[in-house]
Amino acid sequence: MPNPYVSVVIPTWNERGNIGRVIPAIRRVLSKNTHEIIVVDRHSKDGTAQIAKGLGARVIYDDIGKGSALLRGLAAARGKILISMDADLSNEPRELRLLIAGIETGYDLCMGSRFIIGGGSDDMPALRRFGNKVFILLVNVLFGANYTDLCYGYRSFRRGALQKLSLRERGFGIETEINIKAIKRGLRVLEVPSMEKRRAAGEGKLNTFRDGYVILSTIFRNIG
Ligand SMILES: Nc1nc2c(ncn2[C@@H]2O[C@H](COP(=O)(O)OP(=O)(O)O)[C@@H](O)[C@H]2O)c(=O)[nH]1
Ligand SMILES: [Mg+2]
Repeated sequence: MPNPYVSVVIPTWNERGNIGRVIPAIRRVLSKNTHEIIVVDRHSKDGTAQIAKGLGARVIYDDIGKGSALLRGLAAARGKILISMDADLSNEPRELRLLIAGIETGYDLCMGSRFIIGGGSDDMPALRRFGNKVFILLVNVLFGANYTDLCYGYRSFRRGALQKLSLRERGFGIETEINIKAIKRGLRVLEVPSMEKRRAAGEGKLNTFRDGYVILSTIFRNIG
């Protein structure tokens, strides 16, 4: 089979209530593109992997963290355009079109942003909103960037752009590492508006304090 045009990579950890809805929704939006859906599962105990396989997704496994899962999935992807997306229906499948258009227009990396006109979030408590703002400001000041969002994982990558980033974060620091290294290595980055919806079913895995610290450490580790 020829390589697909678009690869969608979805890290999952106990997403049985969502995975069976998100895969068909992605396929509807991508019906005119050759595509593959790669689910990177943390050996979920709730049958997530079986549901995903039943819907024709490629399933691979990773037991370390969200960043590690994403990197493993992106490395396995065969498409020309690679997309990272959550399983929990927070990311609107229709916006895949914007993420694809960004790469087709010539950008290396296209990032959904909840904080430009057209974007928003129904899934962000006040403390996280505040933390995210502080981290965005820090990254913009320290690395001479102009980002409006940071810790948001709905993004697309030109095949080949990833190798230039040499990513290593294994947990929730991965998005931040991508933002910083994209600037440091001179990639062409575009932000497009994204409306983050409330997680449909199940529980979020991000812990505000623990992962806030992970993100802060990621910022400082990448200085210099
Ligand atoms: N494979 C894998 N997936 C994870 C892990 N942690 C979170 N995820 C998945 O990553 C996506 C985003 O996680 P979520 O908990 O919704 O984070 P939040 O939206 O930032 O609160 C979801 O699809 C999760 O199932 C992990 O350690 N391993
Ligand atoms: Mg979520």
